Amino acid sequence: MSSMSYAERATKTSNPLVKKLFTIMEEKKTNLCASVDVRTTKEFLELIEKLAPFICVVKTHIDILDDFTYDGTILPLLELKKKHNFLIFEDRKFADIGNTVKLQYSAGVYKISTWADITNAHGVTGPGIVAGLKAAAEETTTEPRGLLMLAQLSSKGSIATGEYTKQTIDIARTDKSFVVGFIAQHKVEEQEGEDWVVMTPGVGLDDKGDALGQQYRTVSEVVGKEGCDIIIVGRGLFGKGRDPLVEGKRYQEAGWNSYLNRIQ
Ligand code: BMP
Repeated sequence: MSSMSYAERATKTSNPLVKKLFTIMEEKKTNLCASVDVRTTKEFLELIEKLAPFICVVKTHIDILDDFTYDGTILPLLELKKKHNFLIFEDRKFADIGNTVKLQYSAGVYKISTWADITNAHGVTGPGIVAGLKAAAEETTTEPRGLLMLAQLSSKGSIATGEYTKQTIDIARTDKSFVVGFIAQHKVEEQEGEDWVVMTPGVGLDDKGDALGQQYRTVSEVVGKEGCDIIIVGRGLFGKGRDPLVEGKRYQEAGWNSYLNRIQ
């Protein structure tokens, strides 16, 4: 589906969450997901407010915040979502048995299933993880929820390759209504009737990586050459004294132009 437009894919999909996502992307002309990995709620909300016009998805690591409270963090986040039209993806990387992830997703202080449109999981524990997360979503919200399986990682030496990646894709296929796609480094080979959303981290226009194993590729490599749908960018937008307003626009334009070139 990598040569089809997001608009076309929005009309073809029967999944309400995927439809919403592709519609936002087309309306706002963006395939940029901002990864807002900061430590205070103030920084978090201010950064999202600045980046909001340029993005289709906000990706959170909610457990990084030092001062998280549901009312102080999540309620204003949901207000921003309403005002600026984006989806929320909590990058929780679940990796436990079904019964445990069911609780981790819906309970505790974070209650992720009540506010995050999308979350993700590793395949390492087997398909019970998909069933557990889906059960939690069904019990806690009537809003559409979607799961991305971590098929590949951007970090140096990752062992999520080859047969592991293949088997993770097989796990995704156990529930095509709840699993909407993958975190991966390139487009996943699709079977008849499939249209997976591929979201790709490890994207940077100025750096090659960091000191802790992160590896960056350019936007045109990821969207143009590898056929990924959404670029996930964190420090490229706000790290090292960067201006999120300038970088947000820059990555949005780079992502959108690479997409337009791809579908031509
Ligand atoms: P940055 O662009 O600042 O390197 O941030 C990348 C973000 O994407 C981080 O939040 C990280 O947890 C996440 N991520 C990643 O870098 N590589 C992966 O393979 C999967 C991820 O979720």
